Amino acid sequence: MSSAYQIIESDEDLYKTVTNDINNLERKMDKKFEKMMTTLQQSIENKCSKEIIGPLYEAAKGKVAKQSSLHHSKQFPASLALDGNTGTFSHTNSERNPSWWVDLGRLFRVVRIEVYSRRECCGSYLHDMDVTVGPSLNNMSLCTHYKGPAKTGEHFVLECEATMVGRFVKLSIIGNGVMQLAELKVFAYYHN
Ligand SMILES: [Ca+2]
Repeated sequence: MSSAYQIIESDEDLYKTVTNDINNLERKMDKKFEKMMTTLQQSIENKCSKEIIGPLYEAAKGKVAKQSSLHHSKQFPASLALDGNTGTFSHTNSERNPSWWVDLGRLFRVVRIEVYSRRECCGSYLHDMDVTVGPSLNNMSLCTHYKGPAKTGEHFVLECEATMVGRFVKLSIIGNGVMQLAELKVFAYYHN
């Protein structure tokens, strides 16, 4: 900088030039600082706007389950698929599109469903199942489809193709059949 000032004759000119240079430098620094602050603020906002999803819950435990029909023996209600015991099972009649569903009691972001087929018999009853999730039973969307058939005593995992927001999870066999479930678990995040 000193060489540039050699041609300046008066102290006043020198003062003005130095003042201008300082002002220009300050403006540049202000712009850089402003840019840094904007970038930092955007970064913080991006991080804060991402949903805090918390831990993954087993959301079906203790919730209310229902099914399309109750086996004529009256011994196998839908709740037996949620009693924590793979030795007990729910059982519909043999019918068209038998189904079983659970009300999770509030909205969740459903990630996957785990199914336990009956231990001593009839695992192959579980086949061609639509797994749907939704905020109400008349507003359900497909989570995934299970071709099957299951094996007796099998534990299998049904993952939604994308995390789905819903309060109800429903399994429906497409066509004629029997819905029998030894146990079912729904793994999900809380949805705010
Ligand atoms: Ca059970």
